[in-house]
Amino acid sequence: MEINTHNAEILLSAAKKSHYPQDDLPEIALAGRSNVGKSSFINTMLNRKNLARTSGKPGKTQLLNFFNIDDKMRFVDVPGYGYARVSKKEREKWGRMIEEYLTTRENLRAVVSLVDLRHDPSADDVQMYEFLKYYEIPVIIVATKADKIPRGKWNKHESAIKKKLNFDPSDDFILFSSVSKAGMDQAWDAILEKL
Ligand SMILES: Nc1nc2c(ncn2[C@@H]2O[C@H](COP(=O)(O)OP(=O)(O)O)[C@@H](O)[C@H]2O)c(=O)[nH]1
Ligand SMILES: [Mg+2]
Repeated sequence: MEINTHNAEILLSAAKKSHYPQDDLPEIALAGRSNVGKSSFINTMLNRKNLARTSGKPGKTQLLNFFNIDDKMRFVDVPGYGYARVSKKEREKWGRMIEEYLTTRENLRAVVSLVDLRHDPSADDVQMYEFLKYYEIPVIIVATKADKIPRGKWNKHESAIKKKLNFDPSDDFILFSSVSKAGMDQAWDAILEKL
């Protein structure tokens, strides 16, 4: 598929199914802990400085944000998990919203699950991966902030993450940096393959 990735815009934000876009364009959802680099990933992939707001205030975006890419596909930015300062009630609401989207959305082709290359995956990261595997949703693991780790140590960090996730080698694993753009082409290849 030929996609002009520069032709991208925020389409709408939704909390529930009736507000999702009503067509059959393929969607790639982005999931990860607050601050892992989700918005930066979207901006980098779309060659934009600030399409998806990167904010110092984690947990701010509480809706599913749908980005139209060249009228051919969408990115769906899922609000980040693991933000301590939200109430139990808000967390439950968040959980239901994500679960509804991930388990019922026919447009969904794959989830890009972002983890921080510098750290072992959190319990939430592991749970998200297990959830996606359980529902047989194709996963692309993107390990962010690779620029903060010397290249000579990338392998070691990658192995630690794979071990903690109980990573399925048939899934994609991509080392990524929004600063150097390392992994961008690989990420696009993996995404386009899923459409
Ligand atoms: N060095 C570095 N910093 C990054 C990278 N990706 C994101 N960040 C920084 O991490 C913080 C959170 O990024 P953001 O994209 O807003 O995370 P989100 O909460 O997952 O959407 C911001 O200060 C970003 O500038 C990266 O690849 N390398
Ligand atoms: Mg964000």
